[in-house]
Amino acid sequence: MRFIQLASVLRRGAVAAGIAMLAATALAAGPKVYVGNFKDNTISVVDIDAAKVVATVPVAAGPDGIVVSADGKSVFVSGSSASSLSVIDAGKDSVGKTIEVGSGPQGLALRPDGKQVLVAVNGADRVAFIDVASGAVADTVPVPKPHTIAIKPDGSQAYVSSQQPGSFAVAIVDMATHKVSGAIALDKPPRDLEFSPDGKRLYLTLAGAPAVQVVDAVANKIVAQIATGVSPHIAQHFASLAQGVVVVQGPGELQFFDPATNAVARSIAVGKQPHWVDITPDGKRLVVSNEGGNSISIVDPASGQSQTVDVGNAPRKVAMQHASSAGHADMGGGVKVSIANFAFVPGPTTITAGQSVTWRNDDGAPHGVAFQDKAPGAPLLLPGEQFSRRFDKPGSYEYVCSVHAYMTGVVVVKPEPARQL
Ligand SMILES: [Cu+2]
Repeated sequence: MRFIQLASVLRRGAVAAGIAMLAATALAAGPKVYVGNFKDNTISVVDIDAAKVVATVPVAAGPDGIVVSADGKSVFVSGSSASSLSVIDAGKDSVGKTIEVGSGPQGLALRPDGKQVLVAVNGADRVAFIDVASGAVADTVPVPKPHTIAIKPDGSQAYVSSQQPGSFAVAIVDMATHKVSGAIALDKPPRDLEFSPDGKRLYLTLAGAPAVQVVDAVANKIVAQIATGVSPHIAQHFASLAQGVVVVQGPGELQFFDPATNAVARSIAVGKQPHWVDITPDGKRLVVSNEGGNSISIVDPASGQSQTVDVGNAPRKVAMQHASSAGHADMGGGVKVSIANFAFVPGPTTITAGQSVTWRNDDGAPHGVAFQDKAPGAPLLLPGEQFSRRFDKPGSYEYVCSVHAYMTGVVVVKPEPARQL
């Protein structure tokens, strides 16, 4: 991706060589992760490749939930000891906007189409829907003491952990009607919840339970548990990793579980009282915040090695900048298919033998390209990523999204026309 962008910068021929060099330097910076220092009221911005804090941004008090917009340009941070969200301009790494949402906003979730951010407004007993483009509060839904939010990958429902004493639950909000459509009753306070990439499972943590609860997200029942030891905080199955991960606070570990058996297969030690985890855009490193260690751990799951970077006081949430703000890469003259709003656009594409098709994920959710002819596709395209295939033989090539089977498309390859003399 970075090479393609650099190539496209260089290709804009008239640009002076000096400017091209500057662009190359800027592009050489690694992906950035945003870390919320709960007791400092700041965000540490860490360049992952350099393993270095590159900016410290003051935000609303008690930074809690963090999400990055689908285009990578805006970072939303909830001020849980305040009543607002701070919106960081990722180009400048400074707060460009403040959005009033009500008392004590906590968990945030980005709608898969990237258009709205949902906010658990804990003190005001409601979930707010924030329009990403305008920053306006578009709607609210009453949910008692909401804490964290997970939205199904197909965008149909939001699951909200509700910490109302005496009636702990996961509230299910219908995303079309903005109404609470159901609930899963719990005997302990819920902490975090995350969907599996296919949306069929929900990984839920509870205060005081030494295991992750595995919820069938159709039947809305707890169907299994993943035994972890003391205080699992977040369990997540990233689409680009075969195993799921659990951040376990007691032992200070990142544990890896098999989603088929719900058994922990191995663990990697991180810092003291780890809190949250995210993954780099290339899927090769995990970033864990160590709340009790005032640091983050950058973990390579393949080798098990990790690196520690000191940040501010009591780091809780971490959010990786996934999409590049460098804009769209050059498509190199081939035919382009955009993946947007959970569809291939255009679905049917006609090309001539010898031409290439490039699929680019312009959506806010991960997608993929799987061909019916079993040719290698792209099992996972994160927002902003792209994949190309050259078609030399005439025919009809059907494909589906490897994440969402209902997303289909076809490439029709016509024979090369006889040369006109
Ligand atoms: Cu998809």
